[in-house]
Amino acid sequence: MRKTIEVTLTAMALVAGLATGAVAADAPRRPNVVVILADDIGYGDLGCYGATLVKTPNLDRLARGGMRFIDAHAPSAVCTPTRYALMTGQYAWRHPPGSRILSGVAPLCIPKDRLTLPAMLKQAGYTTGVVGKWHLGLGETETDYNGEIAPGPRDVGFDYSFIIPATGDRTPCVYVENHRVVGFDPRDPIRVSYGAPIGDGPTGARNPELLKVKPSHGHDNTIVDGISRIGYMTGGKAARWKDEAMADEITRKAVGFIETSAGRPFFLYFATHDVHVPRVPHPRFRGTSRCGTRGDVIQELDWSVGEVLAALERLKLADDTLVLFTSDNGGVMDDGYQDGSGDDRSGHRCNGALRGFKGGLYEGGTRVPFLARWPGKIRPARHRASSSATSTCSRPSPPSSAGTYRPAPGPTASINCRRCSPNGPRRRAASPSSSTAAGAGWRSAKGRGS
Ligand SMILES: [Ca+2]
Repeated sequence: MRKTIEVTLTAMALVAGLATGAVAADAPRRPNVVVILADDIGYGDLGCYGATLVKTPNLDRLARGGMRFIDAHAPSAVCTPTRYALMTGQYAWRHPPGSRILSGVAPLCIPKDRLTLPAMLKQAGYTTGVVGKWHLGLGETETDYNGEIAPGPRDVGFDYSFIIPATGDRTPCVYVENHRVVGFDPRDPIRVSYGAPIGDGPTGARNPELLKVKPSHGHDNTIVDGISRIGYMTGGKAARWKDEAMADEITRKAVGFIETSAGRPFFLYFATHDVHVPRVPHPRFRGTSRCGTRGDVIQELDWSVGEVLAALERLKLADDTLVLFTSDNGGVMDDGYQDGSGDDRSGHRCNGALRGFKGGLYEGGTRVPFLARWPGKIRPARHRASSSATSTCSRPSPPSSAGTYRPAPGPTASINCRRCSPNGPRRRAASPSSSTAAGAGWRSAKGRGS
């Protein structure tokens, strides 16, 4: 077992160097950076990782055009800590608010003075945007969704944001664009509670006859769009999302950000909701896989990725764009709703041969797909990368931080990336190995989550 986390997030390290001006003058011009963070996608969920009952042609194409890591690990087995680590380069355990699975009214868990990946790139002249699931808290204290919702993404480095505040299974069920609820009507103020019930609206516990997807455990509070959630909410009726349209909505926003940012370096953090619960695919994906609803939303995810790749190609940006794809934690089947996944007998194994699931201590909780494509810079794979990788390597190592970048105080999980090279790791593929992060004091969060 390796003694430290060996980070071979080669291209991102190079971008960090580019951002700080610490690379050679003859280095290529700054690439665009697109990070796609899927939700609850396991090691065995994609065709390029061996799945046969779902079709993921776009992700498979991404893998063929770049590098497919076979020993990549999310920093955590659940959502918020991984996202905190991706944004800050710091293990969430070192900053406890970021290590919890946050509610929909939790304050922003990233200190505003902490340098983040988007802030670093913004400092280097990038236009930065986040689209999709946030789940890093909003506001100074308990979040108030009526009016300007700050601090939020725009206070930690993003120029543009269109976010799901927490998760799809948690209130409030509204989108927030640039710190304001989309479609907010001040005559119908939004109240959210993760304690006592509020309002007299239907809940999953009291009104199961109104549900189109029933909970299997928990998830029986306020009903929105025929689905009961974790947490209560009142108001904001005109602003509430439609679950079936969520992938379309956020993909359209992600593509729109690319289109409006083309012409100058940009960074897009696209955090999909798929394949988190509630799993409610758009009708055009329903029944399209051979392993039930969960497979259908995997194929919906693949469509979203395909739309992003198509936009890059249409705008002739593909050769100048680093695209990274990974997941915030491993796969899980029954995650709180009776959507058939818990009873799936198709033979699909969300985490492949790995033991365990999301939220657990075994490898199935954290070992995830990881793809990196940067034409001309990352060698296409036939090459699988057996070197380990983790998404905490978002901050530059000391040698590359000699420029304008000033590291934030406190320890980080980023490590020296001097081993990285523009051509990527050259070692030949090896069989997947056991977790390489234990030597660095890695641990995973317990509990249901996100
Ligand atoms: Ca997750």
